[in-house]
Amino acid sequence: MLRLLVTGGAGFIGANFIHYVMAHTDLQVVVLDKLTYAGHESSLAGLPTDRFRFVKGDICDAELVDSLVAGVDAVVHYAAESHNDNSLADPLPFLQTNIMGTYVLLDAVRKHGKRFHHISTDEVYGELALDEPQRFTEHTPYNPSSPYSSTKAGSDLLVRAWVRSFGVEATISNCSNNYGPFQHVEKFIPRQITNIIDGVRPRLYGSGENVRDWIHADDHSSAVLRILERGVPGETYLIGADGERNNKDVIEAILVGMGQPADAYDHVTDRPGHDLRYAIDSSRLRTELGWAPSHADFAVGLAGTIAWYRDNEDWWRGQKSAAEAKYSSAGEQVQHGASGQASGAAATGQVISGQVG
Ligand code: NAD
Ligand code: TDX
Repeated sequence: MLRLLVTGGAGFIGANFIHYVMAHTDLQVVVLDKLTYAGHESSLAGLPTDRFRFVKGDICDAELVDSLVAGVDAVVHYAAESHNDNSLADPLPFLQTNIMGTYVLLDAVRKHGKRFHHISTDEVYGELALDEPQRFTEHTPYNPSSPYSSTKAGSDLLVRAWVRSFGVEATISNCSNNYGPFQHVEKFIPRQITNIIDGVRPRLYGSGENVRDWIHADDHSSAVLRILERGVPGETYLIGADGERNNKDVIEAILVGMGQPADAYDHVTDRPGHDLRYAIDSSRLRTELGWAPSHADFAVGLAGTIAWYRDNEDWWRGQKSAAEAKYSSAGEQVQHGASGQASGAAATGQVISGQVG
């Protein structure tokens, strides 16, 4: 395989994948990205022009997609509307990009007979109880909770139908929560790091007992490459690095890692329908394809991520006030009393709740 079309390559995980591919392979890459609020061409600055080309465009544009797919050997599909909170406020772009965009790509790879890899999420499986011993596997029934995760589930099912009905050579991967450089500041970890840099208290939804299974973006990239190389068309692979942590522990680790008291955060309004726990059993990927994570030490990865946001304020500064304004207009408020030890000024529609420390 020589030439890849990567959709959503200017987003968080896509950009990390492009850098990984450039550093670890000889592949040629074309990125197709609409540059929504979540896409940043600067995340791809300085890549070699003999191996890399950027095309600004929409995956729902069938003519453009057809011409790009015709010129490559395989498509890796990252482009999506990706943030649960946004999907609660305005679901329509999630249906358009995640469902219709995936359909447009599937039709093009079907027509041109190209290999397709679909990037998906563990959220399609719904939530686990905190004490559930069985983690998500390739056989867990789909049970998505949010508009975001239901559109990702729908896109996975489209891929499966195009495999079965039309013989498209496609694989799917469902990965757990990623962290690392280039992640938009609307997301949990960068939001808290950049709040602390700005002297604002981090914000924990509800009680903070919700568990996410963290994986470094580079480990996601190495797994996707492995599936492209050795994955069996028609199959699904779960990607995870045994990184379960509750949100409270993560926020405390960020605070301590940035030289602040561990309790210098606020509990805020919980996310409606907030999934309690995700946890991935990635045995299949490890045993059948011989993959293993290289960055499974969360403390090391988090320290590197904090350092990246400290060193790259130019990259994130322009996103910050708009992201916080969205939270504010969605009604996020500091909770006092029962659910936690909130302190500092109440948000009451304001962006800033209080100072760290
Ligand atoms: P992101 O929001 O950071 O990036 C999405 C990218 O897609 C942006 O560059 C955006 O401009 C682009 N895009 C959006 N709509 C488009 C359209 N119609 N046409 C072309 N480009 C468009 O998202 P992310 O966190 O990097 O997630 C990438 C993929 O990985 C998504 O499919 C997501 O569901 C999946 N995923 C994410 C995580 C995670 O922890 N972030 C975990 C598992 C799976
Ligand atoms: O300020 C916050 N405070 C907080 O407690 C934010 C933004 C989030 N949270 C909580 C909600 C979640 O339990 O932190 C956890 C992580 O939140 P997000 O970063 O929004 O991620 P999540 O909803 O878990 O979804 C992510 O992982 C799966 C990605 O955004 C999805 O694209 C991916 O599919």
